[in-house]
Amino acid sequence: MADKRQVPGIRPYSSPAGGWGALRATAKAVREQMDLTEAPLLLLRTNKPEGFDCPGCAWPDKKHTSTFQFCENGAKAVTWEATNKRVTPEFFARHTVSELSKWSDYELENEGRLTHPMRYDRASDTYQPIGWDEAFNRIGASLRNLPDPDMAEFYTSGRASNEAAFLFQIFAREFGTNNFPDCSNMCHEATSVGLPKSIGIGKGTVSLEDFDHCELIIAMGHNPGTNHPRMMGTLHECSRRGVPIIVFNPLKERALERFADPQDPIEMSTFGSTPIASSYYQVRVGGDAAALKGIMKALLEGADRSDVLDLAFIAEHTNGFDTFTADVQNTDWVDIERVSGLKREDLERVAELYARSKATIVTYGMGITQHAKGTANVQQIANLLLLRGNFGKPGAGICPLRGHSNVQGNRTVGITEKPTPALAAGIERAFGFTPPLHHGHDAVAAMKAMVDGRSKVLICLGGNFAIALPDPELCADGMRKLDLAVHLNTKLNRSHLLIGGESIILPVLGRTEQDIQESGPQSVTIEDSMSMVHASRGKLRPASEQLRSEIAIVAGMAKAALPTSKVDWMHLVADYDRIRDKIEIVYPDFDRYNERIRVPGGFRLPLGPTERLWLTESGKAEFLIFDGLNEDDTLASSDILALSTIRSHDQYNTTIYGLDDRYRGVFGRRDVLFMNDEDLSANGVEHGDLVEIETALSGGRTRSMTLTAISYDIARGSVAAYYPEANFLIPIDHQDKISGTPSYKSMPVRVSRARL
Ligand SMILES: Nc1nc2c(c(=O)[nH]1)N[C@H]1C(S)=C(S)[C@@H](COP(=O)(O)OP(=O)(O)OC[C@H]3O[C@@H](n4cnc5c(=O)[nH]c(N)nc54)[C@H](O)[C@@H]3O)O[C@H]1N2
Ligand SMILES: Nc1nc2c(c(=O)[nH]1)N[C@H]1C(S)=C(S)[C@@H](COP(=O)(O)OP(=O)(O)OC[C@H]3O[C@@H](n4cnc5c(=O)[nH]c(N)nc54)[C@H](O)[C@@H]3O)O[C@H]1N2
Ligand SMILES: [Mo]
Repeated sequence: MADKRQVPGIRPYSSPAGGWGALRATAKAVREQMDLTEAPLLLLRTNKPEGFDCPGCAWPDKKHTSTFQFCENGAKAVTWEATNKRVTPEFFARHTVSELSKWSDYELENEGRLTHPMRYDRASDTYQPIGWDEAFNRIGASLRNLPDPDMAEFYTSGRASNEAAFLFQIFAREFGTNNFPDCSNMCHEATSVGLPKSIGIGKGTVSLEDFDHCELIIAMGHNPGTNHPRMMGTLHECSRRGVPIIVFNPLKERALERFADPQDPIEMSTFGSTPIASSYYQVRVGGDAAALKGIMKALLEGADRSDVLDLAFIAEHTNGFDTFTADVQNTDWVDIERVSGLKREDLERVAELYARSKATIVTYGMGITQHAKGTANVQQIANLLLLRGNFGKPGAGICPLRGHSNVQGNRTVGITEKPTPALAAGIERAFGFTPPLHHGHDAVAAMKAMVDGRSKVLICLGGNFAIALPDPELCADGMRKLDLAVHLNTKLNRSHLLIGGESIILPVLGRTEQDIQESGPQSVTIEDSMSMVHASRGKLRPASEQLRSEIAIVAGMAKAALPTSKVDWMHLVADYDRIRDKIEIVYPDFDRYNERIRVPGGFRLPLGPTERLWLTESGKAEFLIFDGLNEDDTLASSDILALSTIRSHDQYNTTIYGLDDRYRGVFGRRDVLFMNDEDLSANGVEHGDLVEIETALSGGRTRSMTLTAISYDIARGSVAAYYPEANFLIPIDHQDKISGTPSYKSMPVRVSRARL
């Protein structure tokens, strides 16, 4: 550490991740949100065949039949939803929207579950109760009054079930638009757009069983100890089996260094732990493509190609090998080292281990996708795997770590602004209407249309759209220009407080709660990161008698908006099996859907690459070239640092559970900038100083914010701050032009001591 100065709330954390600290944190989460007699039973029902699917992450469970794997952040997600706290009409009567706007995100959500449909009343500046039918009628009327259906935006956050997301897109398409801004546009769009071009499908190709057979794992740009905690069990097992785990991450993340499995009685009783990363490379923020090119260059420079490359696979299954190798060979080591921040010897060492492994899995997260060249990053990972035929054999493949627990399923069942002719034909078959084919808006395009006044109605199936996007000032402006915003949510959040003409909050049942319709209790279905589709059934009594399921609310709005609809909405709501029958008509991959989800564990959707079938234009997997190395030339300038925005251990996206980030040694605060010691001194700053962080893009207005700089083990030239606060620094069009993903993880900035 640069000096010994004491900085409030900053204390190095020396224990492994997991272990007793995790058990203590779980007990605290339960104590603060729930009735202690209910919690243990509830947690036991998580991810059980007859129980509900954990809303925490999209990592699968072994056959989904195992007992609940203990997971601190899963428990936080569950208890946060199953909390005893309530946001009632009385609460809204006591607090004006102007007053609530001054509360923090943590304070807003910590008030608890929404209990009644509410509508904003301008005269009193408060939300007031409204009946469900009146709410639907108002929404229907607003939609019908629009001169053009493309003036409405239909946002989805990836917690929605397959059934809810499917009906939502049918509603929007029958209404006449393909405007589907989606949380995936801010998350794994680079995967959804990049992988189909390279391997013919925009999803991961590994199954959980593959981790039992792999010989090497390369983990890039994700932080599983916090964001995919159940993955830690898998990594722990692999490490114990002697599988090398090579990590590329600018920050030292404790869970990637060592982990104590709370389910392991010996590790727990002896305070032991297991190392996770066998080597840990602190790549510079935005330097992954350079690192990957370095590894591939080393591989191609190897003495005998037939030893290190799978030439038979390349010849039979791929296209573009020669142009690709020429590009890699033409890339200089000097540039690779400068941009990646890593040494040639290190990358050659990775190439050596890779060449030795008969089955390799590359896992990756937001550290790869949320960049101006996110799509190209993803495609470089696919190239690396193609070189040794690491698709379609046990223990090998690509493993994007999905975000929300059903974000992948939402895309599968039609949440896309670019519908294919096959989707349109499917909808025609199932419902007898022709949906529009012209492309609609993704998340950034939707917000821009709102700001320009081209879109006037926004309906949000979950999420916190205006806070998740970059540039909160611009987003607030966009929200305030709307005629109507509708929010289907479980909890109060800041998007509800950004009001234009009319604003309606519709409280929904959460995944833990019983959903009873005309035909009895209902299950919904979810697709995990590994394309397994399974049922989820809530058991808790709903947080309020007024709550309705997302499915029933979507149907209620649709019925009111589309008086001559071809869809019998209420018939579908009465029994969700009927919705699944319709999904099966639109998507033949869901063959015998209702039958197969009744088998514990569910079923796996087909994945071409696992059988070496490539649904690309050429019918082969494609080697795709990354043009250049760095996404942003400004990052090459010496006084400029690359800012990455990251999640703390106590948050779920814009939901802030608490103010600690235990594994990174930050307690009770979030206003920090993680900096390397050498960057601190190069910028004339000391550990604990207030600093001004200023955007360093050419053109556009300057944005700046003040944080406390803290010394951290992070790659030189890279700094990190928490999301969503740091969204203030990111212009909305600083994005990957191919996938539209905002470049949340590489923002050029200058840092200087704040003038007090
Ligand atoms: N508890 C909890 N679980 C979650 C979520 C949550 O907020 N809380 N969010 C859910 C969602 S929607 C998502 S998308 C996932 C997110 O899961 P992650 O992808 O793990 O999310 P991030 O915290 O954004 O961080 C990514 C990691 O990338 C590293 N990183 C930053 N920049 C770079 C870079 O340029 N290169 C490399 N190689 N690494 C980099 C950071 O140091 C950090 O360790 O988790 C899901 N699960
Ligand atoms: N700077 C920066 N910005 C980012 C990111 C980043 O890494 N850095 N990550 C991006 C990513 S990966 C994502 S996915 C987006 C997240 O964007 P969103 O998905 O829009 O945001 P969340 O914070 O997950 O949404 C929280 C709200 O969801 C509601 N909710 C919770 N459960 C349910 C439910 O079961 N049903 C319904 N209807 N509502 C529910 C609650 O009311 C809560 O207030 O943010 C993106 N923004
Ligand atoms: Mo995400």
